[in-house]
Amino acid sequence: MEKKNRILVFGGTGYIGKNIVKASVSLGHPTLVYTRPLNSQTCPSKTQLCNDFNSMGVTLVQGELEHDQILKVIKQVDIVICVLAYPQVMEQLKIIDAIKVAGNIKRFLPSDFGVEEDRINPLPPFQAFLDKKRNIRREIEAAGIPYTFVSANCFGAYFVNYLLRPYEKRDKIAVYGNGESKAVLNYEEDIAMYTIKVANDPRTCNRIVIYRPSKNIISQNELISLWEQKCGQNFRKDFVTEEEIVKQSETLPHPENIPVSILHSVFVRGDLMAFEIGEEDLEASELYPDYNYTSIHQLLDIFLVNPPAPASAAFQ
Ligand code: NAP
Ligand code: EMF
Repeated sequence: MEKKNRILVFGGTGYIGKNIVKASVSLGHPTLVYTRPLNSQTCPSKTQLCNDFNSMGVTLVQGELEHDQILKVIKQVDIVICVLAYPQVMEQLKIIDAIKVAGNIKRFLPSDFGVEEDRINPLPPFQAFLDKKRNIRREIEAAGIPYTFVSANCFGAYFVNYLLRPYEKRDKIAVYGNGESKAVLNYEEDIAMYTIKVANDPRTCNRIVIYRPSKNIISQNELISLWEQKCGQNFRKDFVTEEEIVKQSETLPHPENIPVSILHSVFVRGDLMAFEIGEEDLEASELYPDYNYTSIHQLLDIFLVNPPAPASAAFQ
């Protein structure tokens, strides 16, 4: 039987990370998670998650993001996936250095997992956010490390929670811009499964992979109609004009100016769908046509039955 690649995940206890760790285990990979040392201050939910990981056979490695400590672990694996939080993006320089020194890593996936940052020009606060991620891409290329850059587009449950706020009792939904631009919302469990497949796939070496399955392309207006049909309630739409959003991106202090600039890029300008998937690019559902991903319809059904908990992202 072929030997499964050993996968190390940085940020594996996080929002998308825990899905990636579970996907890695479910596809039979020896899986390691590098995490900050657990102590009496560690929140109970993270302790519980680490216990769950242990029972799933995951190897937890506790340490700081420090060269010698990470080098030692990197030498024991084949693939490194980084899903550290945004404020830790530049810490990836240490991971890149260690991967260079170790010399054994077959593939590195840095903490991208959003818009295709090399192809869009958003408002300045989001531009500055993406500049850091772009710098990391350029460092990886310059170091000659085998990589895959993942553009996962919108985390589906995260954005359904953000846009529709299903856990609040209310009759209004905010719509950014005119609600017509198309976005892409992918369920987190599918993002995780695609990511493990992509990390092991020779076709994706040194390439960008975009997660843009056809059933997950949707506008805000379409999403709201679908939700109205499913839950049997009509909502009033509170349109937030482009002018207001741009103004907020100019006047809100950092880091609150970042999420409004993301909303502008994704939902007002429609940046996720504003470029064609070119000859050089790979699209996840085309790479893995047999994988039965969750459509937006099905994702909203999940929200009706067992709503995933809302989460908030860190920006600084
Ligand atoms: P997250 O849950 O906020 O954090 C991931 C992990 O980072 C944490 O579990 C923690 O690991 C580590 N971490 C947090 N603070 C740290 C600190 N001060 N020092 C060292 N490590 C720290 O991350 P996420 O929201 O999943 O984001 C992962 C990636 O996805 C980012 O690149 C983000 O920009 C992107 N993202 C995309 C979308 C989208 O819709 N496309 C949405 C959200 C995020 P340990 O506690 O185990 O050390
Ligand atoms: O919270 C977010 O947006 C709220 C409007 C940020 C965390 C989400 C995010 C999305 C991305 O692309 C869709 C971060 C980075 C991204 O590239």
